[in-house]
Amino acid sequence: MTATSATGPADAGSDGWRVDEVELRVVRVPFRTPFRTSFGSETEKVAILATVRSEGVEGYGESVMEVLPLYREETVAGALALLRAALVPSLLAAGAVDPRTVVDGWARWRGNPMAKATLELAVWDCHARRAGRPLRELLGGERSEIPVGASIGMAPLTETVANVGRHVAQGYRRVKLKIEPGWDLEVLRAVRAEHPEIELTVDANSAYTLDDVGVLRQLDDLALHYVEQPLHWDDLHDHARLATMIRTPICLDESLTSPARVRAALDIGACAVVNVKVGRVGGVVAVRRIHDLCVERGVPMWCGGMLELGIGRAHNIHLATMPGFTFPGDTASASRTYARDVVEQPLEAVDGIMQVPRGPGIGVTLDRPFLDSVTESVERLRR
Ligand code: OSB
Ligand code: MG
Repeated sequence: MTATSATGPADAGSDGWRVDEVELRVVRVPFRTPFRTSFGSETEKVAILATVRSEGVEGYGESVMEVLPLYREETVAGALALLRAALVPSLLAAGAVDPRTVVDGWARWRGNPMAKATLELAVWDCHARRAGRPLRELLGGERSEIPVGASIGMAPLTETVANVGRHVAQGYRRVKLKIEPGWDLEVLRAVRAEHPEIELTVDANSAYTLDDVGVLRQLDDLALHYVEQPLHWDDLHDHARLATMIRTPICLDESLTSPARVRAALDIGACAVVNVKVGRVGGVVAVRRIHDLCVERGVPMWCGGMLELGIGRAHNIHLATMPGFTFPGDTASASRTYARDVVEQPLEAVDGIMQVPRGPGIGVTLDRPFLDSVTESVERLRR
């Protein structure tokens, strides 16, 4: 890997700049309808919005961990504590900020990729806004729009089939259904019967074990593009064994927490497809490293989502413009999840295509009145 690969070909110049202030804001925004996965039913988003301020310019990042450790181990409270005690003070103390090295500079604080990404995303947005350039240009993103699919939560069978039909009619380029033991073959066969040709995938969010190989083998008859994270949320080994037992390609989500984990997963054959989430892997630079590795090895990858608000969603859209994101991602219309968003720009897909927000940075501005109305706490840390 070259020294410039973190930013790609279009470096905004990195003389470095100083951070004057960091704001940590916790927001709570209701979903329009509950989102049910094998790990539970979510009804609202609780997120940390990080704002980095520098000489009158500000940039934004959004967290993806939950209040309780349901998806990975990180929690909102744990991330806030780490941000306050270590990550923000370290950023404020830095003589010159270079977004390409910010997360590596936090290596002595182990793990916690989501907490680190929350702040690093704000640094990248601020950096791009200072340079007056769209973030995607600094990442080497070549497209001004991206194809997207939709992730559909678990619901009764007829409702699910109708919901898939609506998304297909809206032009989504791929449909992903959440499954768990006892809620898999029947619903999938019903969807396949109505939509024999669509690009269809499933996501188990770690609900199966190798004892379920009988059911997982039967997925092979459904022409799925891949099965996402069938086994334990931190496992690589059993996924590699499963890959020798089924024909459906395995895509990992939860288990891929860093570039090194992705490399290990590919080396042992634990997955053939990579779901990249900037929070889970520890930030933009980590995404870039995973991107370059997947391109080098010819492994298809796509940009996952965590039902983000507009800040996180806009970051995902910019990231997904990088050329290695070859499969449609999960960054669907914000209005599927939220009646009102914290950003002013509607992030809506039309015919399965999401436009990249234009303008400097991630290209969105805050809906301040709404933001204030959903804010639970705000704290500002200064140099
Ligand atoms: O496993 O991809 C996942 C949402 C929350 C947590 C985990 C996942 C998801 C989704 C929704 O599938 C993706 C989205 O619409 O943002
Ligand atoms: Mg997933």
